Amino acid sequence: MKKILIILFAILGIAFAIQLVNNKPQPEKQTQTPEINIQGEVEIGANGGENEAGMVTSPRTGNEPAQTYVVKIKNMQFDPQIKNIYQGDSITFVNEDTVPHLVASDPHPAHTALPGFESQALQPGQSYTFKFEQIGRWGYHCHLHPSMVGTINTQQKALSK
Ligand SMILES: [Cu+2]
Repeated sequence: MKKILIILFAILGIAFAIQLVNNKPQPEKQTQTPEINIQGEVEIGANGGENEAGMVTSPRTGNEPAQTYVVKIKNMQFDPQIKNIYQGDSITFVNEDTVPHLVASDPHPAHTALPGFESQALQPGQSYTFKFEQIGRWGYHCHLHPSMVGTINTQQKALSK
């Protein structure tokens, strides 16, 4: 009789162990979605009284094609000043102003926050396109007029299922 009980407990123990192993992948899944952090950053931008026109409203999956958006440089300003995009999207900066401008990653003058994000001097009518592969909040400025500033918020695409 005692033997049967021991075997029974052993089976229960194994069943319990199997369940533990099966449940394990779930906490890993949760750590794979850092979108919450990025969205928090986007909200900080919006609360700062900044332009919400480019606000990303519904998440895209990894399967959808990358987009290219235009940021105008006009009247010594970037328009829109804040742009929210997904990783892999591009921004084309178009100089519609009457003087040259040079788009560059913060901080001025080192431009080290996002290496490669730096145009040549753009004459009126010229443009510069940069593809944002890295997730983050990328501040930038006009290197020729450092008080001209803007931000590109690059959000992670939703993981495709
Ligand atoms: Cu600069």
